[in-house]
Amino acid sequence: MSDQVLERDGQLTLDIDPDRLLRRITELARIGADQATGGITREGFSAADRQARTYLMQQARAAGLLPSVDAAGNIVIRTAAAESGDQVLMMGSHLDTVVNGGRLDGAYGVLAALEVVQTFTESGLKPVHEPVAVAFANEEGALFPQPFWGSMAIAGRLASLPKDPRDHHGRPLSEALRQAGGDLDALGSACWPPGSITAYLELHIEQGPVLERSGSRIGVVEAITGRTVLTVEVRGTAGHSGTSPMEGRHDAMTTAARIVLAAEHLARDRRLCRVMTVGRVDPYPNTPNTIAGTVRLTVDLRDTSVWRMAGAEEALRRMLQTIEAATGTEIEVVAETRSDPVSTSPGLCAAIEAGADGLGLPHERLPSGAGHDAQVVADIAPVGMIFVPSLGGISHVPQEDTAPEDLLAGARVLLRTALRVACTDHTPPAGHSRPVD
Ligand code: HGY
Ligand code: MN
Ligand code: MN
Repeated sequence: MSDQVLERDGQLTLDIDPDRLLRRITELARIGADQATGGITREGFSAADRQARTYLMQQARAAGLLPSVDAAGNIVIRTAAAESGDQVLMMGSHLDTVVNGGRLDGAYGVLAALEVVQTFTESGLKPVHEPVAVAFANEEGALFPQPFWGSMAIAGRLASLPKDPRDHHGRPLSEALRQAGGDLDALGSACWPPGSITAYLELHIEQGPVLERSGSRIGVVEAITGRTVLTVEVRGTAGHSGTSPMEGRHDAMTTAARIVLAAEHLARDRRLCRVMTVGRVDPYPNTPNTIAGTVRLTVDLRDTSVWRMAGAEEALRRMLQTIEAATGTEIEVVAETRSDPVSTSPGLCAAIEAGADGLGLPHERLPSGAGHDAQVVADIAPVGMIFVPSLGGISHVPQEDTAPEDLLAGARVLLRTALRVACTDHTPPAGHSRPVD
C-alpha cells in the first residue's frame, strides 16, 4: 500500500465518511418506497429508477465528481477527465430493484462505490489507477426482462442482447432508455475494451443466510452462479368462461400452470439444476370470465455448472413441446438472457481478505447464489465481490436488512481493497469464466 495513506504504525489513516454513507442509503431508500408494504419498487428504466439515477448524479456532482450516462443507460462517475489508455479500478452495482424489494440490494454497492471514490478524491491521493463508480442499468430485469443489460453493454456482449428489447407488456425499450439518457442505436459506444479496467470490485449484501449463521462479518465471493432467464409466450384461444365447454379449450392459463409445475419438477425432483423458478406470469386479458388467450411467463434457472444449466434448459424445452402438443396451444421462447457462472479473481480474493484482516473482521469464502453484474464484467476484467451479512438471510422483500455496523464494515473493506489495487501498478490475475463441476 502506498505510504500516502499510512501513518507510523502502518495503520490506515484514510477512512470513509460513515454518516454520509448511511445518510445516502436512507435518502435513496425513500425513492420508490411503498409506505403500505415498506418495500422498494424501482424497476429498471421506470420513473422511480430515473428518480434514483437523478439522486445519484446530484450526489456525485455535489462531491465534485463527474457523472455521465452511457448509451446503455449506465451511470459512470469519474474523478477527472479520463486520460486515454489509463486503466481504471471500477466499483459499483445497480440502483434498480425487483418489485416490492429491499433498500440495499444493489443500492448499497453503488453508494459505497461513490463513497470510496469521493474518499479517494478528498484525500488528495494520486492512485496509479483512477477509481470509477458505476451504477449498471437494469440489473434485475424486473420490467424489461433482459437482466444485466448495462453490464452486458459495458462488457461488449451486445450480440446476446435482444435487437428490439421490450418490457413484459410488449413496450419497446428505446423510449424509456432515451429518457434515462441512453441511446439504443449507439449501444456499441458503451463498451469498455478488454484491458481498460484493471479490476472490478462489487460490494453487495449476501442475500442468503451463510454469514449470519457462521458469524463472519465479511464474505469473500469465490464463484457466482450462472443464470438463464427465458421469457415464454403461450398462445391459446380466448373465450367466454361460461359458454365455452371444457372440451376443446386451448386455455393459455392452464397451459402456463403446467409450465410452472414442470419448472419446479425439473429442479426439485429431478435435480437437473440447483434452482428453477417461474417468478412472473402475465395473462391476457386477465379477466375473471374470459379464458386466457395468451400468457407470458419467465423461467429463471441457475447453477454453478454450465453443463447442468444447459441440460436443464434442454429438458425444459422438451417439456414445453410435450405440453404444447397436449394442450393444443402454441408455446414460444420469445426472449432469453444467459450469464455464465464465473469464478472471481484469486488475487482480488486475497486483497479483500487482507482488507478484512486489517480491520480485524472475521471473514469466509463462499459462492453467490444470486447473480451479479460482476459475472458479466468478468468477461473483460478480473472481478472481486465482497458480501456483508443479510439479517435473516432474506432479500428481494421489504424486510431485507443489514446491521449498520456491517454496512460500514463492508465499505471499509471495499476502501482498503481499492487502495491496494488502485495504488499498485499490477493487474490482479483474472478468475475463469466457466467453473464446471
Ligand atoms: O436475481 C438475482 O440473482 C439478482 O438479484 N439480480
Ligand atoms: Mn437482486
Ligand atoms: Mn443485486
